[in-house]
Amino acid sequence: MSAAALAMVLSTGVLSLPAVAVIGPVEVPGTADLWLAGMPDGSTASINDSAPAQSPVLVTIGPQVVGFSFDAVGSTHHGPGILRDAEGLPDPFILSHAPGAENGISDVTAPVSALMGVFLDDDQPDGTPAPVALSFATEAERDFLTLSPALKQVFFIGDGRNSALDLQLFEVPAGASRLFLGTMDGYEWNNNAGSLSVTLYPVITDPPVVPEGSTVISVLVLAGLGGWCCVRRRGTA
Ligand SMILES: [Ca+2]
Ligand SMILES: [Ca+2]
Repeated sequence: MSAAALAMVLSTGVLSLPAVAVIGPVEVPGTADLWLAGMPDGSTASINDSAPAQSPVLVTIGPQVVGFSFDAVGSTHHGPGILRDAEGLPDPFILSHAPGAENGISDVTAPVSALMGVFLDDDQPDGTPAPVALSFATEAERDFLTLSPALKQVFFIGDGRNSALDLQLFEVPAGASRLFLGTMDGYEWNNNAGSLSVTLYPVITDPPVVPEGSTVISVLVLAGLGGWCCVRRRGTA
């Protein structure tokens, strides 16, 4: 499913409909370090973090889920300092992951304390090279309508809405079976505090409809069943 097709769904307003099945809200602690995503207990990252104490939050992706939108509220801090919301406000401070790419997971540039995500397949991520780093350093870079991150490529979610307050749409990359949620920091998630409350809106495809002698037609709908996805907390990779 292309980003353009997903954008078309978004533009129809389908994703703005209330009373659809959702996942969550899921609590994402400020200590959730995405560079431990998919790594077994005892693994280390970000100078002095380790699994499972600083592991990010795992959302298992159902087989027909092709995208997600999010709403995120709450606040965290990245150590001694002010509380910031899912967008990294107030007083946005832009930084990258101090060790760069680590455990096969890309670097990224984004506001500290922002809600972040990364998609993984079934493999432990450190067996293959990390993809290139994305940048969300500017307001323009954070003001997308759709985003199509690669496997193992960390991306900004923020509060889940763009400057027009539309839900932003995040396309699930081919092969992804897991979504991890965490917060942005440069290193040392172990001194962070607070949490974000995140509601996920999965976008799914109906089972293909195959009219006689015709081509396959897939229809995008919002997940109507709570069983499409399930959420587990920390250290369950
Ligand atoms: Ca910290
Ligand atoms: Ca936003």
